[in-house]
Amino acid sequence: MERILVIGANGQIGSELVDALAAKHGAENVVAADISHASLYGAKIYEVVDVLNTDRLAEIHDKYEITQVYQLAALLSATGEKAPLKAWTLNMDGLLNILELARIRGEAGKPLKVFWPSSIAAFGPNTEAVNTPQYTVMDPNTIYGISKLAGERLCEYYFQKYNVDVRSIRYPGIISYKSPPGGGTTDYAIAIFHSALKGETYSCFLEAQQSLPMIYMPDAIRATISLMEAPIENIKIRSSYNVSGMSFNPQELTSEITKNLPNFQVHYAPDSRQAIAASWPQSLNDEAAYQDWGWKAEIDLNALVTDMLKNVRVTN
Ligand code: AKB
Repeated sequence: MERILVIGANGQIGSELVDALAAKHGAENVVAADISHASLYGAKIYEVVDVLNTDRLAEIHDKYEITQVYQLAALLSATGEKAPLKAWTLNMDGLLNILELARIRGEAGKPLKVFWPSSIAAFGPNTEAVNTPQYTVMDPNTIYGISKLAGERLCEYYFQKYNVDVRSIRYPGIISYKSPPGGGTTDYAIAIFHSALKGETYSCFLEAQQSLPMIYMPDAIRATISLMEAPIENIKIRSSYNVSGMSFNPQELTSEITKNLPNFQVHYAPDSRQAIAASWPQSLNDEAAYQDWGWKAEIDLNALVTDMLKNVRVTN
């Protein structure tokens, strides 16, 4: 039986992952943890945890006899640029604290399986931008991206040196409606739905033609759980797997939305986030994830837009 801890449970991925894991393993086996005082999404078990507090991490692991941990607490790309030192400390030390805990527990005969999210931000301006390969130039130029690339190297190091079973995905921009946008460069593709449904003109901070890899949340959750459930011998990559859902630019997303809301308009006012987006891939090659653990996206742009319009309407 698995006992699972999700750190960053009030964030974009955590808020949906906790429910998916509870449906699979039973709500009594999933501990939602975050730095704020309460669960924002009604988790059955909730603990206040700061991932930078190693004593508290050890205490929670002992209390619930945790066997799997998802370390999702992080500052994203745009927020990270406003507070680079804070982003570096949270993103790097948060991961390192979990990897160390997994090493210590593994050596004590209590293995801890770890999931940690990397990102397309780990790539950079000299990366092949179209159909970006699994292995290629990686020269990120945001603090978030640098922390993701360093984190990938740490994951592989802890696997090779200490046999820690750590698994990771390079997420594209994740589109979802449950939690509010959280300081990412890809978040325009969430905010745009809120404006569209309020009848407002959306002011887009990226250029109309700036394509980025994206994925709809149900596909992202399915990818995450499939990777964590794959047999250990199938996991050939211990840095992080490219995983792709679809690719689109703001103009293509707008055209899809206007099929449903013909009066919707977008005005383009690119800001500093445009330079971040321009340094990232436009589409990803996720062949390795398919070969190793059978990953295949199911949700395309049309299905994403239909579902977002239905659900954002309900929560607005
Ligand atoms: C961001 O935009 O910062 C994130 C990401 C692509 O990792 N959504």
